[in-house]
Amino acid sequence: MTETPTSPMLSRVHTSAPDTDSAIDRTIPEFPAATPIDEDNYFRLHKPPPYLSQISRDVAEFINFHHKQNRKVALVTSGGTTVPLENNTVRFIDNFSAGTRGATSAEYFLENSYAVIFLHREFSLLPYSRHYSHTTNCFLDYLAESPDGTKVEVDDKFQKKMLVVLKKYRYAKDQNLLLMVPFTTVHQYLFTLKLIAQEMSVIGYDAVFFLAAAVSDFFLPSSRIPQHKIQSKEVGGKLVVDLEPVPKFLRRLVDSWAPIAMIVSFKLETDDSILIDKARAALKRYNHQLVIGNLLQTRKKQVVFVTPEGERWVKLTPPQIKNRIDIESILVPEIISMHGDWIQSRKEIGL
Ligand code: PAZ
Repeated sequence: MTETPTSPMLSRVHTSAPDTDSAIDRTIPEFPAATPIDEDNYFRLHKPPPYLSQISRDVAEFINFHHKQNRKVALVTSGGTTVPLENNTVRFIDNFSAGTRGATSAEYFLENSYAVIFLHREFSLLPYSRHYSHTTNCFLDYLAESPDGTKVEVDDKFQKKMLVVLKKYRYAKDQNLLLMVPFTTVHQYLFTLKLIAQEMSVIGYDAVFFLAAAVSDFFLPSSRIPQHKIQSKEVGGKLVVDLEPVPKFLRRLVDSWAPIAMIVSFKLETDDSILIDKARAALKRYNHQLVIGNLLQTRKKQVVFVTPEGERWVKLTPPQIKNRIDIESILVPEIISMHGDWIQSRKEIGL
């Protein structure tokens, strides 16, 4: 069982979990999938992030390195995107996601011999460091003074587990298996996703897309974003925000950016009565291989795999929950096995 230090000084109250009884269900009809014209308009009318060429170089180098060694590559997206309300951003709209699903899954892909591009919300949870960064009030709780009082050491209670994590982290780092690529805004996410997808086309069906990030459904187009902090006197004391739908680029990813890769997307809902229908509708609309449905309230204990063949729940058992088993340790190997079948099926039809 995982040991977590507690600090007597700070309360263990969590403020980030919404009141799920009153959370809003997204029962409004889904917007249609993005067309090539939507793609052209979006990427023409919005400025690419200035660092994109550097990411392009890093990603190309990383993919070539692993391609030469016949290693499969997973793109794991993780964390929520923001929608800035001002160019010099003071206010923004955020999307729920701590990055647990993505960071944890990345570790299991690495453990199963994949290389991982980790496209994540900057400052959300990261593979390996996630064990220590958000689990306690302060990382210093893991440390202790050496017996002679001259050095800092890892507290004896945490030695064993930290050594295991450290070895895995060092291995991934030394073997160049993990490439970290950050985003904050939804525009940064979309530009970077498109770029990485196109770079990954070099490895064709050896690529798997694991899209766990929570991507904004609505945004404020660049043409309507004010340059500076909105002043209350400019808006008559009341701020009315008029957002546009974010084009549903998953269809472009499937059809054009990564047409032979295996693509897994996630669907988050809060109302269990609509989860499977929504996941199935997404699978039909985007025409990819797998949608994993999860509910905000139970996402760490159960998920549902929705494929063209049917649906299947993956649930942690009570002993697994007690022993704090990561549900990702079950779902990632299942996806890897499906990826193997996907590769086989592509080979059989000569792709
Ligand atoms: O990052 P986290 O572990 O807190 O949450 C993961 C999740 C619920 C954001 C993810 O599993 C998911 O469902 N992503 C897709 C969200 C969506 O429907 O857009």
